[in-house]
Amino acid sequence: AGARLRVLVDMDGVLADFEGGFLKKFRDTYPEDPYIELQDRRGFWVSTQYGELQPDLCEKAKSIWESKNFFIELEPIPGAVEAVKEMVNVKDTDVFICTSPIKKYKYCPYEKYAWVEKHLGKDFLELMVLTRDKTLVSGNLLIDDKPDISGVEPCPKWEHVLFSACHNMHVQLRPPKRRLHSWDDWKPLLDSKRQ
Ligand code: BVP
Repeated sequence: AGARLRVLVDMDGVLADFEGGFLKKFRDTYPEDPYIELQDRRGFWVSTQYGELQPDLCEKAKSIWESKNFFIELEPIPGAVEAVKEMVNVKDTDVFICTSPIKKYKYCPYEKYAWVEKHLGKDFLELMVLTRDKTLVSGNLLIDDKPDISGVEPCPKWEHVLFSACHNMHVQLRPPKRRLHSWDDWKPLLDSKRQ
């Protein structure tokens, strides 16, 4: 009672459609090469599954998200923009956007800020947390599509709720871990943390 709820929201796969944007640009860039339909994606790392399909495709996949305009041109995940814009106005709730940039830093960090300004507005730039280690960030809830989130902090206080994505549909969760199947269901999830 009286406590505020702090929600950390991931970007790629949760707010921005990394998988869809990747597949479109991969096919446009390498039209002669095989590719993986979204429904056949398995495992968080796109590069790993492409490398298993054909060894040269690991580097070709990386070249896509390392290119200028990849991150800024990602489409929003359905319902994400509306949900987060509403969430920041919920009483006793603090929202942060918690995202890991790729190590090739030429475009990605800049474009992540630009994406947030473009789709959510300038005020949301205050809420950005860029880190490669999300266990360092304190919160009550982390909404993220990556099944395993680890780092130097062995016991993060947040509950990681797995946001459903093409690559994690078949992942069996260990109870009491739960999913957010889509942005349609975010309000009951937050309410469940408040009780
Ligand atoms: O910046 C994104 C894309 C990148 O990792 C970051 C994941 O951030 P979070 O969603 O955890 O915040 N990325 C990189 C690779 C391969 C690198 Br080699 C990949 O296959 N998938 C992926 O998302």
